[in-house]
Amino acid sequence: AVIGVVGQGYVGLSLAASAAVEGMTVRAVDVDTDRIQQLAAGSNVVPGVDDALFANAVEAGRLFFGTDAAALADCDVVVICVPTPVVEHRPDLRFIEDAGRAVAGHLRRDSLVVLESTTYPGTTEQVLRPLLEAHGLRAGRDFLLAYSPERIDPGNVKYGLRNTPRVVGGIDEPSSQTAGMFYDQLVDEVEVLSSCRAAEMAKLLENTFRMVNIALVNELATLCSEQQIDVWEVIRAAATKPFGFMPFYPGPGVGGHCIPLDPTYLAWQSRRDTGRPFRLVETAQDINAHMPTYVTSRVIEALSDHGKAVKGANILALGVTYKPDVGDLRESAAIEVLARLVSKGAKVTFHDPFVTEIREHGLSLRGSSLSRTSLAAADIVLLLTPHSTYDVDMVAEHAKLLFDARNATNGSRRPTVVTL
Ligand code: SAJ
Repeated sequence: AVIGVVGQGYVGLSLAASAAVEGMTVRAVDVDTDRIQQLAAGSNVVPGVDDALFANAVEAGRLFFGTDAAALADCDVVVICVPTPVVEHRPDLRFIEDAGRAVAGHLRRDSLVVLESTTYPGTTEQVLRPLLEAHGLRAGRDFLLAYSPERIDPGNVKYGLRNTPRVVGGIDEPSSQTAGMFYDQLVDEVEVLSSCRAAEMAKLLENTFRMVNIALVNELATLCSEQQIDVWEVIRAAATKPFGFMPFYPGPGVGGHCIPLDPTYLAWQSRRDTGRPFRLVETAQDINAHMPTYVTSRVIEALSDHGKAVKGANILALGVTYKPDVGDLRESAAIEVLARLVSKGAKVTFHDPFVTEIREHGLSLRGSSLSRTSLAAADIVLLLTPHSTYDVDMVAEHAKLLFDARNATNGSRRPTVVTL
């Protein structure tokens, strides 16, 4: 089979590389020339895909990287894996629309098109389908059309494409079944649903579930703190319940490119299509969005308890990416905390193994060294994103005062350690 993959971000590349390593012929296209040149040179950047097998597939011409959608003309299956950002609190489907138009120009009769990008229910049928039919071919009659949400978790070494169950839904039974058979070649467990909408909505449920439960423990953290209850102890205790509970942990907020965004697609579509707000999403997003302000207030309080004003205070922040061990600043709540502290007159420096400078939210900060000297020089050290490379005990020992936003010190009894 010849597979086309449109979009070579971490989702599309993982799919293209895996399909090629499985022996399929793959045409991977993207509008980003630099990225395509890098990939065509065989420099594999796909975690979980064997470098040698990747290079062999490229060598053998079974894994082709290009920028021209004409390469899709001989594909039996075309999978669209393009970004679906949120712009001004609303879905931005321009990348899906561009991809739909590009694919339509080279769509083969009897081929299958699958959309993987996270989006609101109805996108595959109402937005993508008309674009694919622009040249006269009709979905269902002349080609098959389905939706299958990606579940790639960046940096997760335990779960990859093959061992992460896959959900699929088509515009009709032949589309659903054919898409199911396609993924069966790449994924151990495939769940075929009755429609594209069900598959689109399943993805939104998965990540909305996560966002809402993080908001729950974030709000609980603010309540516990006012009652001198250790929220970390409370969560650990609740997690001893072996059924019907799953722990989430409070923090400076919810970042990344999935969890803050996917629920926005749900809330937006609810308002647009039913006129009713999706109240739980909107409330939970407000709670999470408030956390940088709350963390800032707790840091100011900790300084004050130690006789220091925030104005002019030397603050060293450790870890600024959106989650530990991932070098990604997108929607990082830690950055928002730093912006708030700078606006209150603090002198902020930061260290992060993945980040050398911060130029957003009005900040212009260069990374500083992490040493006993830099720790001791700070009036307060903020451990915002606890990368696994941090020696948290050493930090706690040498910091005059440590605000531990993620309980990385795991309940340290030191009087100089304050947790969220
Ligand atoms: N976060 C908390 N408390 C938690 C969990 C996360 O504050 O208990 C924060 C993180 O610090 C981060 C944000 O939420 O800022 C998102 O964290 P995440 O662990 O959900 O990481 P992501 O954004 O990489 O989410 C991805 C998602 N994968 C896909 O959409 C395919 C998500 O569905 C996965 O569940 C998640 O990885 C994962 O489990 O690692």
